[in-house]
Order: sequence, then C-alpha cells, then structure tokens
Amino acid sequence: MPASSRAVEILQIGPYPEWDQGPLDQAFTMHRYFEAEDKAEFLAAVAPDVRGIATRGELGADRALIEALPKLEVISVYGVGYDAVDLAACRERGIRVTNTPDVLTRDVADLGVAMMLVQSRGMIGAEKWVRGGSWAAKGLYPLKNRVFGKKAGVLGLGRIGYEVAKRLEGFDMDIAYCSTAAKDNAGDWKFMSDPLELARHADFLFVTLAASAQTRHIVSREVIEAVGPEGMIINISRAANIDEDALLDALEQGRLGSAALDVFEGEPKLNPRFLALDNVLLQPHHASGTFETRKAMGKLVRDNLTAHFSGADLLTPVL
Ligand code: 8YV
Repeated sequence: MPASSRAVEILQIGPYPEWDQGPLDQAFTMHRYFEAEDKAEFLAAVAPDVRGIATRGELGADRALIEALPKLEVISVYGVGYDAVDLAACRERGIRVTNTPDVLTRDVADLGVAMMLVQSRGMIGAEKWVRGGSWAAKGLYPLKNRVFGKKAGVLGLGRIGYEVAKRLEGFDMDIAYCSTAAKDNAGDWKFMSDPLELARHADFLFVTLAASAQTRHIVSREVIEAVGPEGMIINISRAANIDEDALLDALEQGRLGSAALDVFEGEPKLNPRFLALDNVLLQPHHASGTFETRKAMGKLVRDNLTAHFSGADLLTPVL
C-alpha cells in the first residue's frame, strides 16, 4: 500500500474485532460512526473527506448515508450478504461494492446443519434436563425426532445451499432444491422450480438464498404451512426471506412444527413472541462466527479497500 493511503478516510459503520481494527487503523483514517452519540453531527463533520465505507452484512449502507458522502468511492462489506447496501444508489454514482464470499460458506453451512440436529433432537431442553436435576428426579428425557433419512429442501442452491446439501447427504436425506434454474453441480438432488413444491417435499426446509427485493417473504404463509406441523424451517440467510408474522402464527398454532433461526426482523431486537415459544431455536446471527472465518472476512474487507485505493482490481467485487 502506498505510504499516503493512511490519509484515506473511511467511515466505519460497526465494530470489528481488535485483529481487524489494528490493521485498519494502521492503513487508513477510520471514522467510527457506531461510536458517535450524535450521528448526524458526526457525519456532517467527517462526510466531506470520506472516500470509503467499511460496513457489515447486516448493517450495510442506505441511500441517505451514501448521498451524504460526496467523495465516496467504495463500500467494503464484512459479510457475503449485501442486501442492506443500496446498490441502486451506488450504481448511480459508480461507487464500487465488495463483499466476503467463499471464506464463510462452510461455517454457515455447518451452523445450519447443527441447528437442525440440535432442534430436532431437543438438545437445549436435554441440557437443561441434566443441569436442572430432572434426569435424576424425573427420569428419562422425552423422545425427540429423527433426522437421518428424512426429506430436506434447500431453498437457494448457491454456495451456502450447496454446502448444506452436501452435508445432508451424510445423513442419507432425500434432498431437493429450489433455485432460479437447475444446477449442473446438483447430482441426484431433485430440482423444484417452485418454493411451495419444495416446502411440500421437505421435513426440513433450509433457507439459504441471498436476500433481495425479489426474495422478500418468498417463504410465505402458504410455504410455511406446507412444511407443516411435523416440519422444521431453518433460516441462515436473512429474516426478510421469511414472512415473520406468518412464521410466528404458524409456530404458535402448531401449523409449523418448529424453526431454527439465526436471523430476525429488526435484530438484535427480536419480536417478543419468539421468546414465549419452545418450538424455536434462536441464534444471534452467528453462522459465520468462528475465529477462522471472521479473520478471513476481516482480511478480505481490508484487502478490498487496499486494492481499490492502490488502483488494483478488487478481489471480490459485487459492483
Ligand atoms: C454478518 C452475514 O456479516 O455474511 C453475511 O452476510 O450476515 C454475516 O456474516 C456477520 O454477522 C458480521 O457482521
């Protein structure tokens, strides 16, 4: 990186681990938006010189923020999902956007499969059963539902969906997937063009598709009810892919058996209706949350910024 790049001013939307913050502070002048008490005042002070944004998947950058930064050239997203970045606003001004694909794929798939197992076998309740003394006081833990050999549906056979399906093969599952088109790498997995058909097939419906305006509530009330009272929905993508009110209704009324969710509308605040349910497993948007993956994501965020400001090709461009 040229010695002068320290002078490049970057608006940082959310916190990063110390192993990312240190190198970022070394390389650039980082303005920590998330620490500012008065965001408008902070932005007004730094906006004229900001040339880059470093953000996170779930935080993105909206049109108002982008428009407030007249010299903005690049947005580097710590996350594969860029649905929270206003791409139209970026296109209008030729602003480049990068994300962190590939490095997180297998950790996200691992967590999705783990959520299926934990929820299906009632492991959270079982742990409480042991710790709370119920095992000794009341005896054996209630029986739970088998996983292997069941039917799985993967909604969105992109990188993450593919890795989920590959793992499910190890559980001898009957695997179907729904994508915009049949995929060459799908082997024996059945292609279904309609999410509803996929939901009817699935005992376990994995939601793994990239979120966009087109996929909003693709898991509709009808799709949720087609998974049914014995079925489970696992979401490791974005909350907006599911009609959350319909999901809550179905979980409360037993029209959907259970759910395992890593993402929520308005996270980190959750709809309190979730907290009253015992047929849902709740995770804090943690599917990419391993040391190994987060370190690789942080490096990619930096490397993309460095590439842009030294005139090199972006490593993982979205736009
Ligand atoms: C988050 C994610 O970015 O990759 C994505 O799209 O949503 C996650 O990896 C992560 O929580 C870091 O903010």
